[in-house]
Amino acid sequence: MNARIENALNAQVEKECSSSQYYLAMASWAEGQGLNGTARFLYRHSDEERFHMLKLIKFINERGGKAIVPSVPQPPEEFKNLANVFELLLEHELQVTSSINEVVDTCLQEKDYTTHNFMQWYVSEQLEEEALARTILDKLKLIDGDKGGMYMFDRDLENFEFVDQQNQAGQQA
Ligand code: OFO
Repeated sequence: MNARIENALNAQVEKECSSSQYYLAMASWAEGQGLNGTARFLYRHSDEERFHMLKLIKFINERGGKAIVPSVPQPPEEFKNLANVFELLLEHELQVTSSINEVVDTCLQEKDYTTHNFMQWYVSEQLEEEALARTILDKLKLIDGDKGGMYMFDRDLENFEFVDQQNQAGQQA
């Protein structure tokens, strides 16, 4: 595997790992606040990010590279409020999107069209995640701290249906 591509993919493994840990910290905080629906949503989101990391690790190894399992900095323990959690989540997703774009750009420079094709899954995934984070933030702005609204918001997130990416990946394989 081309060394530049391998490095770029391993850097992305680290980003996905840090997303997973970050959302796990958010989930745990939300659970401590009694926001069980939000916690469920964030635990699930953290699992998805771990899956994104695993998908990259497997791809690197299958193509003859060496995947590196990273250590990542400890995420925050406290958050100001729920709006702050989702603002940070969106900010983080925007950073991940730009690093995915950099990987895609490296693929084009190195004429690695297989990895370029593989990365398209991440490009669409980022579009969806950013849109979801923005929708959630818009709802929180509308609610504006109202207790009844927060109750409904938390209940909505409890019922949020994630697409089963792991199963989907299994079916495609
Ligand atoms: Fe991995 O999709 Fe967000 O970060």
